Amino acid sequence: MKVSHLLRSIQYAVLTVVGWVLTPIIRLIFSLVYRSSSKCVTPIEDPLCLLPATELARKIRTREVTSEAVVRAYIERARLVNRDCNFIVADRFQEALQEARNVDTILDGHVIAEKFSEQNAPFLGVPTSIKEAFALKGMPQTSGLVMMRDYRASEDAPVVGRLRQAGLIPTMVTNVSELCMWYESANQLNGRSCNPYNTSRIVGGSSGGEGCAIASGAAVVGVGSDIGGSIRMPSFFNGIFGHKPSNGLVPSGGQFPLPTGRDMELLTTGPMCRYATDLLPLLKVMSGPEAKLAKLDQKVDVMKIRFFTKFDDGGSLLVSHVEPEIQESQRKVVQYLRDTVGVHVEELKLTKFQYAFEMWAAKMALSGGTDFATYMSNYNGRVNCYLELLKWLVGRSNHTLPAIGLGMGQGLADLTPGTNKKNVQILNKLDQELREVLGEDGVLLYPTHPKVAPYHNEPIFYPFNFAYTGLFNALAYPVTQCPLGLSSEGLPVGFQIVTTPNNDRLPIAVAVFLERVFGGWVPPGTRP
Ligand SMILES: *[C@@H]1O[C@H](CO)[C@@H](O)[C@H](O)[C@H]1NC(C)=O
Ligand SMILES: *[C@@H]1O[C@H](CO)[C@@H](O)[C@H](O)[C@H]1NC(C)=O
Ligand SMILES: CC(=O)N[C@H]1CO[C@H](CO)[C@@H](O)[C@@H]1O
Repeated sequence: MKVSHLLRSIQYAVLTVVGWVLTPIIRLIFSLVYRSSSKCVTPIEDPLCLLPATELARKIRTREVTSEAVVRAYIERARLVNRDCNFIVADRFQEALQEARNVDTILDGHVIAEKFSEQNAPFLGVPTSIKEAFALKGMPQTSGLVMMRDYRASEDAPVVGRLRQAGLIPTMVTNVSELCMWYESANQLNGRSCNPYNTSRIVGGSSGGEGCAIASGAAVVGVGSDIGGSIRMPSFFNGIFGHKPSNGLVPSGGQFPLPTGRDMELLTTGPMCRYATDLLPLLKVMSGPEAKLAKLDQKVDVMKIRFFTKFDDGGSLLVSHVEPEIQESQRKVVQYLRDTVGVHVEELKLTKFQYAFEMWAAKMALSGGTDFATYMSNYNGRVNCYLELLKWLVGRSNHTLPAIGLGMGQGLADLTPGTNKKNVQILNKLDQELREVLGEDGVLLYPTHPKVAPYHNEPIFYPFNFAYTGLFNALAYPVTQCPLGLSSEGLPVGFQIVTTPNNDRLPIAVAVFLERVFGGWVPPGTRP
């Protein structure tokens, strides 16, 4: 035990020094490559694109504005921004406008049927975008797999059905990483999406198209899914709110790929949005009857929450250090909570966070799900990833490098079941410790990601940085990603607000509180 600790410390020290030397070089090379191809999207002009979804719903219901006008405003914005950011895989603008006109007819009528009441359709007439991995009737559902090019969904995924029942009108499906298993949304079928704050940067993944659409004003709300950070990373890189719910609240069915075996325990589906005030109403709609499991209707007093903070993972191997500006934004919040609000914020001393990546990988490996190379072939045997790598090197592969790497790497993980068992034990121990500390009324403030949005292709050099989010999939804890303004380079920063299962209402209440104080989402085009 002692020897392995010592070895790990030496490994960590060596990797840290290597990181110090290599990171600035990598940065410099990428900044030269993208020197002439970076821009920020044009500022949002239409005031309808600067309102929360709940506010739009209220205005539509009281007939202050028509649903058609709202949907049209978002469509125009989406068309404009997509030229720079390429986040739309396919749109249904004409159908959406027709559906909006139908809503207007209903609301102009004398009697409004029960199913369109405020209670049953709280978002009647409000547009939404949908992550392309979810089935939306008649729309592509490829997850960036070239082989799926011609596939169209024949019915709505359960969560999409709930959103539509609540009155939301889907306008488009948005881009993801290949098979939703990488934190950069680029693939051989639908191309690469670009960050609205700086198009030389990634939007994150896998729900990257959603993050980009919402942050750029092309959508007001959306739906994502998260097995290692796929809601929270794109929400962080694009400076919006995203919530990874407790397991069992929101149905994850109807998405491709759909994990099998106990991998499902790591996957959750949840809302992404620009305004924290939309999170809870959206989560209620998505949870349907399950909302009561998490007592989503119970009021939260932020002053009674016990706060904990941790500014980095304490030394994960292969994971980057949290950049100073990201830590600084978190320290500012902690200071504000302590000095101005007057609540106690304790710095968490638990050390097992440093095994975050190993714990996540072990949990995935031992869950007995379908292997990645099988997904890559859409269940037609397995893709030979070594052969694909050769094809990729000569520019002939239908797959992305990260997918090929993951397909090869998974084979290696299966060779170490003993280590995996040990890492799952560490995870279970951490789970116990955290439940003791946080109880039913505590939240942990923790970085979402160690770096602000990297350049395109740069994540290949930091493949394990998703460990900051992945840890909470392994633990199955609910988490809200909360934006905290822009860095000196004009890129979003933020952090995660973490709590124990079925206490989703706590981090959401904290996010609403912090949005009022720190401003939440900052429209792209605003310099710090
Ligand atoms: C995008 O980032 C690059 C590198 O940091 C910077 O030189 C450029 O000015 C940025 N562009 C915008 C529009 O902020
Ligand atoms: C890529 O996919 C297309 C469409 O499925 C197929 O025709 C082509 O042969 C594939 N290319 C390679 C190199 O596998
Ligand atoms: C720029 C780019 O690659 N856009 C693509 C986005 O995805 C659609 C649907 O696959 C393609 O038609 C576009 O060419």
